Amino acid sequence: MTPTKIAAPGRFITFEGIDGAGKSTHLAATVARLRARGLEVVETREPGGTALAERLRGLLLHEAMSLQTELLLMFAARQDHLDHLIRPALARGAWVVCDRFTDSTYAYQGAGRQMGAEVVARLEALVHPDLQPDQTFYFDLPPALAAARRAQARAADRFEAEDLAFFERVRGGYLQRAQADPRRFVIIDAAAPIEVVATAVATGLLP
Ligand code: Z5A
Repeated sequence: MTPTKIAAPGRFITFEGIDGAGKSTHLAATVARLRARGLEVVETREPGGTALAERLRGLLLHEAMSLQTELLLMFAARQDHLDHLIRPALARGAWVVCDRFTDSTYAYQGAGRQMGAEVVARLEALVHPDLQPDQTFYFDLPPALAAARRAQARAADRFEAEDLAFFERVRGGYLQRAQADPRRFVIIDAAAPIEVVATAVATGLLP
C-alpha cells in the first residue's frame, strides 16, 4: 500500500500591540529565525499584504471616513489578503508571519472606537470562520510609553493621532482577548529592554 503523503502544515503567527510597542522590530527577527530553520516564511502585514489591500491601507491610514466604513474596509482588505496570500501560503506549508490581524480589529475598532466586539465577530465569521492564528504575540505597553517611542519615530497617521484614552481602550481590548485565549496568546512585557523582549519572543515561538 502506498503511504499517504501528508503536506507539512503551515503555521500562522501574528504580532499585535498598540503602535510603538515594538512588534515590527521583533517580527523581523522572528522571520529571520524561522528562515534559519530552513522554513519557507511569508512576512506580511495588515491592513495590506496584497496590491489591493495595500491600496486600502493608504485610505485607512490617511483618509477621513465613518467608523463603519473603516471597519468594513479593514475586513475587505483582510478578505483579499486571505484569498491571495495567507491561505495559499498556508496550503503549501509555508509559515505566515503577519504584523496585525483580526485581534487588531477587536482592539482598535471594537474597543478603541467603541463599536463593540459583536459586530467584529460577525464580520470575522463571514471572512474567516475557519481560520485563527496558531500563535499570537501580544506586545503589552502602557500607552504613554508607546507615545513617547512613536514621537521619536515618525509623523502620526490617523490612528496614531488618537488620544491616550483611545489607546487605553485598545490596550484593554487586547488584554481581554489575550486573557480569554491563553493557549494562542503569548503576552510580552514590551516595556522591558529590547534584548529582554527579543529573548521572550524567541523562547515563546512555536517549535
Ligand atoms: N489597524 C486597525 O485599526 N484595525 C485593524 O484591524 C488593523 C490595523 C489590522 C497600522 O498599523 C494601523 O492600522 C494601526 C492600527 C490600525 N494603528 N496605527 N497607527 P501598523 O502596524 O502598520 O502601524 P504601527 O502599529 O504603528 O506599527 P509600528 O510603527 O511598526 O509600531 P511597532 O511595530 O509597535 O513598533 P516598532 O516600529 O517595532 O518600534 C517603535 C520604536 O520603538 C522604534 O523606534 C524601536 O526601535 C523602539 N523600540 C522597540 N522596542 C523597544 C524596547 N523594548 N525598548 C525601547 N525602544 C524600543
